[in-house]
Amino acid sequence: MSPSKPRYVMIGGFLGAGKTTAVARLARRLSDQGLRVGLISNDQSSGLVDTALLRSKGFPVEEIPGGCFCCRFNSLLEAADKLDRTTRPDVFIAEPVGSCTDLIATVSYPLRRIYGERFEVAPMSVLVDPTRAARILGLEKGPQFSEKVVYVYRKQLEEANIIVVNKCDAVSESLRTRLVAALEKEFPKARVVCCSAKEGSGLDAWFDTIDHTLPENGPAMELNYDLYAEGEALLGWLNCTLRLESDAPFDANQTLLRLAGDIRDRVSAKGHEIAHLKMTLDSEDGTGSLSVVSLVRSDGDPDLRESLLDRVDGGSLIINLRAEADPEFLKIAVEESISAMSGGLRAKMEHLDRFRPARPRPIHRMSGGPT
Ligand SMILES: Nc1nc2c(ncn2[C@@H]2O[C@H](COP(=O)(O)OP(=O)(O)OP(=O)(O)O)[C@@H](O)[C@H]2O)c(=O)[nH]1
Ligand SMILES: [Mg+2]
Repeated sequence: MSPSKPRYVMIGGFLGAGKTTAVARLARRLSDQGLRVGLISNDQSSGLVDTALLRSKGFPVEEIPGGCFCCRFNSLLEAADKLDRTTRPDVFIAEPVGSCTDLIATVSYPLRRIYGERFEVAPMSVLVDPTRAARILGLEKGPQFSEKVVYVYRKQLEEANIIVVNKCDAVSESLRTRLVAALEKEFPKARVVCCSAKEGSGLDAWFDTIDHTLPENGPAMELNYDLYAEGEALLGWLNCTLRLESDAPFDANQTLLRLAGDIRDRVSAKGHEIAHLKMTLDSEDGTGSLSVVSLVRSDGDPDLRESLLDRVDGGSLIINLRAEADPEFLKIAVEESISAMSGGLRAKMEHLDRFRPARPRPIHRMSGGPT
C-alpha cells in the first residue's frame, strides 16, 4: 500500500472473529514498511479491552464509544481529524462493532461520496472464526445463537467484499476446505481468503487482495432494519473496570484464565451463548504490558493472548462480555465470579455498564456507490 491520499481500511466481522488481532498485524506490517497508521476502535460502550490492547502495542488509537460507526459517522471523522493532528496517518484502520452490519451503505459509500477527496476507501474485509461460521452455515453442530442473531451474522457476510477465514491454525484442513466452498457458494460476491492473524500465515495474500480489489459501486444490500435491531438487541453487553489488590503477589495470567472459565461456566449453565468475553489486567508498573484473556464461545477454552511475566500485587482489570443473554443476568454472573476469586484478592468495582444495543439509526444510508 502506498497511498497518495490516506487509505481507509475497514476490518469487520462478528464478535470474536479476530478483528483486533488482525488490525494489530496489519498495523505492524504497514509501520514496518515506513507508513504511518492510525487506528480507530469502536464499541457500544466505553472502557474497551481493544483500545487498551492496541495502545499497549504502541499504535495511536482513537476510540469511538457509544454506538456503531454508522450511527456515529461524525465521530468517525472527528477520530480521523484527531489522528491527523497527532500522527497524519497514511492508512486509517477501523474496526467496527462486531454486531454491526450494513457498513458499505452507511460508512463506505458516504465516505467515498462525501469525503472522496480526503480518503481512498479500501474494499471491506469481513473476518470469520471458522468454528463459529461452520455452525452458522450448518457444517458442524454445537452451541449456537438464535435465528435473529444469525440473521445479522449472515448479513455481515453478504455485504463483504473479502471474506477472511481467520484462525486457520486452529481447525482441520478438511473443515477449512468445506467452509471455503460453502462461503463461496452462499456469498458469491466476495473473494474468500484464509489466514491466521495470530500466527501470521496467509496475511500477504489477504493484504494483496485488499490492494487489488476494486471498490464496488453496486446497489446496497437489502436489510430488514427491524430484524437487524432485534437480532442485535438479543445480545447483552457488559463492560466493567475493577481495581484488584492483594497482600501477596499473584499470577495475573492464571487469575484471568480462572476468572474467564468461571464466568463461562455460569453463563453456559443457563444455556446462553457467549460471543466474546475479553479481559485485560494492567499492573500499572509503567511498562505498558498487559495480561489479556479471551473466550469466543460457550464451549470454548479461555485463550491467554498476552501475558505478564512477573507476579503482581494488584492493578486495573477490564472485563468486556458480549453474550446472547439478559444484561442483568450477565452482571450477576460477573459479580458472582469476581466474589468467588480465591487467593486473598480484593476487588473494587469502579465502573460497570450493561445494556442491549439500541436500534441502529445510521446518519447516512446510500443505496449505491459513487458512479
Ligand atoms: N487460534 C487463533 N486464534 C485467534 C486468531 N486470531 C485471533 N484469535 C483469537 O480470537 C480471540 C478474539 O480475537 P480478537 O482479535 O479480540 O477478536 P475481535 O473480532 O476483535 O473481537 P471483538 O472486538 O469482541 O468483536 C482471541 O483469543 C484471539 O487470540 C488466529 O488466527 N488463530
Ligand atoms: Mg476487537
